[in-house]
Amino acid sequence: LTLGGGLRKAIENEEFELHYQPKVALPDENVVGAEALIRWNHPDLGMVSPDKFIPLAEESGLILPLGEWVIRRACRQLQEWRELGYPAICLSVNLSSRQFMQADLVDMVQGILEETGVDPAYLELELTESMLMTDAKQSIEKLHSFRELGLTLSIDDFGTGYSSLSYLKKFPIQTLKIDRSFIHDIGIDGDNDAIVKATIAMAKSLNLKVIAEGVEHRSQVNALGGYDCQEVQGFLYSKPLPSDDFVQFMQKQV
Ligand code: G
Ligand code: G
Ligand code: MN
Ligand code: NA
Repeated sequence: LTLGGGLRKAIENEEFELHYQPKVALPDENVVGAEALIRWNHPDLGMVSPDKFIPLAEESGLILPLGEWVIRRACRQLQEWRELGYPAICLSVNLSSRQFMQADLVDMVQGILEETGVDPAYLELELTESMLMTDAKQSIEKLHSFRELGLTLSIDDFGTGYSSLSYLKKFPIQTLKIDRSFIHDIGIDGDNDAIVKATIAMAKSLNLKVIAEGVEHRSQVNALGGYDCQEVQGFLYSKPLPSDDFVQFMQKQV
């Protein structure tokens, strides 16, 4: 059984779903957002992780229709929550590098926003440093187009790539998401603490919001709160949840 061969049919058969992992603000820990993460509900294999099929989708080019599905699904979900009267939260989606290079990406996103009626301020794109640095000049233009649409832009896995500080200033982004590898040993490894603390301070001075991902322990939250980190996300609060469970999670909070 090859996963790749089934991908095209899986898109047609709507075998994918989005799960939602809460993002909470410090120090109150109220839910202020969520990251949408794709899952493949495979008829024979059950839930397949994106680590297994996103690379295949990238190779085959199917990431383009799949990525479009993700954005449309996320926007419809935002509208659904709105119609149900839930407090507005920001929803982020991950882009892949091939998708980011797609020539008509901005038009496609604009079309979905118009079709779904979503307030663009509540849609965030998570981009990686390597994605942005491949063609930094073109990235800056693309990011400006997204900003004109009203979207929020975030650098994911921050600290693992090689974006220079000068570029960080040139990219019109709003959020830095500190990679979970730095969060893991926080409070244990002094060097890591120094890096996280410096990253948060730098983000502040650039007027960027900081979120830490991969938070699993209370001690990590305490350390991050002490460094003035604004938001956290991780298994300590919740794993990524199907939409019904996510709504329950939000309602438990209030
Ligand atoms: O949710 P999980 O930890 O299994 O995700 C594994 C990887 O797959 C992560 O790097 C995540 O960013 C990526 N991923 C999850 N959903 C999407 C998606 O919709 N599009 C892209 N391009 N990557 C995704
Ligand atoms: O690459 P990206 O940051 O988009 O990856 C998101 C992935 O991280 C999701 O697939 C999710 O399952 C995983 N994840 C979320 N919270 C935690 C956590 O607290 N610990 C670990 N190890 N992984 C997490
Ligand atoms: Mn992400
Ligand atoms: Na990440």
